[in-house]
Amino acid sequence: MVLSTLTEGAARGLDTLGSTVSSRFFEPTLRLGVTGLARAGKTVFITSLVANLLNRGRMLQLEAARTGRIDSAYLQPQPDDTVPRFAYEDHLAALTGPQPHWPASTRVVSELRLSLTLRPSGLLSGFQGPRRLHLDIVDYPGEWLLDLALLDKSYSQWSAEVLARLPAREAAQDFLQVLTTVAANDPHDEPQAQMLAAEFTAYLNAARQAGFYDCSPGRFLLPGDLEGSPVLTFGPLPPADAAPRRSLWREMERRYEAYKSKVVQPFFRDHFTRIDRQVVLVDALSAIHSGPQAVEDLRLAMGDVLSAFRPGRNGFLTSLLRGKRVEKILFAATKADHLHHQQHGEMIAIIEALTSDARDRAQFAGAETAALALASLRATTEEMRPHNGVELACVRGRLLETGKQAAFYPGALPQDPAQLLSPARQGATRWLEGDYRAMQFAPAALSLKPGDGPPHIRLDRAAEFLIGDAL
Ligand SMILES: Nc1nc2c(ncn2[C@@H]2O[C@H](COP(=O)(O)OP(=O)(O)OP(=O)(O)O)[C@@H](O)[C@H]2O)c(=O)[nH]1
Ligand SMILES: [Mg+2]
Repeated sequence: MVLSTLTEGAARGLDTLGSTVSSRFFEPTLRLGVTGLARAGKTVFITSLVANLLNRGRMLQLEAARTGRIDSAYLQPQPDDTVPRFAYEDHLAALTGPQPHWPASTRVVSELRLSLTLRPSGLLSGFQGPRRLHLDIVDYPGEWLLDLALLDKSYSQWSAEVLARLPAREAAQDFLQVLTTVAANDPHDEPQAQMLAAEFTAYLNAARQAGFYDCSPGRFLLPGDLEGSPVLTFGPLPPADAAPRRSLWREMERRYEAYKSKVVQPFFRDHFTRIDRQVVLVDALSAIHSGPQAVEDLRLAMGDVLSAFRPGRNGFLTSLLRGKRVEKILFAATKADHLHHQQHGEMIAIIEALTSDARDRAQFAGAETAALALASLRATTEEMRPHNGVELACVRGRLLETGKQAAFYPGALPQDPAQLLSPARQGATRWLEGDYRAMQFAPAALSLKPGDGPPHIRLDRAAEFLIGDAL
């Protein structure tokens, strides 16, 4: 464990845990960041991970769980009073209740503290009492990492870059039209600023729908409680070097700077720089189902998202981190229960190829990385079905749309991921080789044995990589 984590845990232990009298030593804290682009599977991952750490019957690949070193696990009040708590109980009730359903989309950063009591191990085990480890799990949208690039850009630079992309984009035409009606040097007029911002936000949302990933400022898409505030009421304007005071241009510039200092910097300072371990969830199957452009977009987005893990590139982040770094990063393809396990190897190869640029960069920064395919909540069972004289490896589950049980063959993923990634890079508009189909399954009704968490695929392996060494 890295020293900064220990000292941080010690400081927090003294600050916030009144019970330190009984614990002779400080209690280390490990912060686990969970991120991914929208709908990647963050909420379901955290809910199932916590449920499976509380009830460890299905966590055999987590060594400390298998060998009984984890004595107990329990939820505790989190240390950060101003961060919303991750609504674990609500999400678990949705997933495992009598009418199981997927939890609602979440739009803000949230946090949960799980504390583990561990039996001592090793040479000194006879002399030590149990130790405690606090695992602080932080859920935050991957889109927020894309905002890091704004910190290095002035308002005119940012505006010029954004405006240069727009003419070629269908989704931007309305905003460009509105832009012709405003005079940047005229005095600032709030209704006009609001109209401009509304059109710009509409463009960003449409671009996101169309599969573009370069949709920052990220908080425009996920405003949360900042909705309608001045930090989100701006948009790009053409360069105006000598814009007078109180002009629209000056006010937009001021708000852009406020977005950087009041939204972007606090997120990196308060959340990002405190993360010790990180899991980046990727819904690669959905992208594959959507076609080559979506796959290429996802690859580029992953590269950008993960540039935040390469300190040194950004002066602000480097100075905040002061040498501290994320120690481990796991890239996980989610929803692997959509595929028969025969195809999981291909899925892992794809996620490795998809994030290879990004992983090289993270490795460059000294973090240990790994890739795997998992299902946080297994919603299907496997089944071989004959079809035209061959056995197809299918999965069976309850369809989300109709509620009916169905067996489903998603298509054969290629053994060589280049067969998907190369056409994607070269701008192909549809797959020539394979036919990949998407299907949404509802969570299955469960009757859990005492001591068992919800069913999953390789969640225990993910946990072993992320926290196993600290247990
Ligand atoms: N079959 C299956 N589907 C899953 C699994 N995990 C997530 N999903 C599907 O993916 C959707 C999104 O999962 P969430 O966990 O809500 O994703 P998120 O990243 O938190 O999404 P946002 O909060 O909207 O950013 C769910 O509604 C499910 O349809 C899984 O393990 N198996
Ligand atoms: Mg969520």
